[in-house]
Amino acid sequence: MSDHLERTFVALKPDAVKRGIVGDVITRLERSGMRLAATRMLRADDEILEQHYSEHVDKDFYEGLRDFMKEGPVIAMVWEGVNAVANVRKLVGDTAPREADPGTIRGDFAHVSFEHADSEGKAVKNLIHASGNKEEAEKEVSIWFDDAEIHEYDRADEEHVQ
Ligand code: FUP
Repeated sequence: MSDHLERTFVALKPDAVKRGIVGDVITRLERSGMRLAATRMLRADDEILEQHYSEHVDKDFYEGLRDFMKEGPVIAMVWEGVNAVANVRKLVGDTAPREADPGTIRGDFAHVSFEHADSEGKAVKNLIHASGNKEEAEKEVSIWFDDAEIHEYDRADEEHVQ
């Protein structure tokens, strides 16, 4: 892979699955020209969530975040593309849906603020996780997937999108 070609980890959270917007969200990633390299639907358990959110495990909001992530199945994915980490974050939008720009996944499909969620004692249901940087992406891909589950293939439109 060239230096610009990256892998990033994406998870559709239980709210996205339960709201039936999985297809809409995946379509947005697909139409950007990035390549879906791996996917699996699963119920996240405490162990995988502690690894995934290792930097948040000791924070006050962790318990609520963990319980939210266990409310239903998640869809874990690996996406590949040119500067995929930053590009997926751009499509996803700000962590807080209230701040996320229109046109982004969180901006279009959610609107809640951290303040409101905190005041209600609820987790911020922000639909999707995407790795924050390359190091995080490598770590997260290896937590959620074995190498054998990550597929190499060419998209039919590869020459036009890369
Ligand atoms: P992101 O990089 O967008 O996944 O966001 P963070 O790593 O900052 O946070 C991870 C998850 O924890 C987010 F989906 C939202 C949640 N969170 C809270 O619920 N409360 C907080 O104060 C901070 C984050």
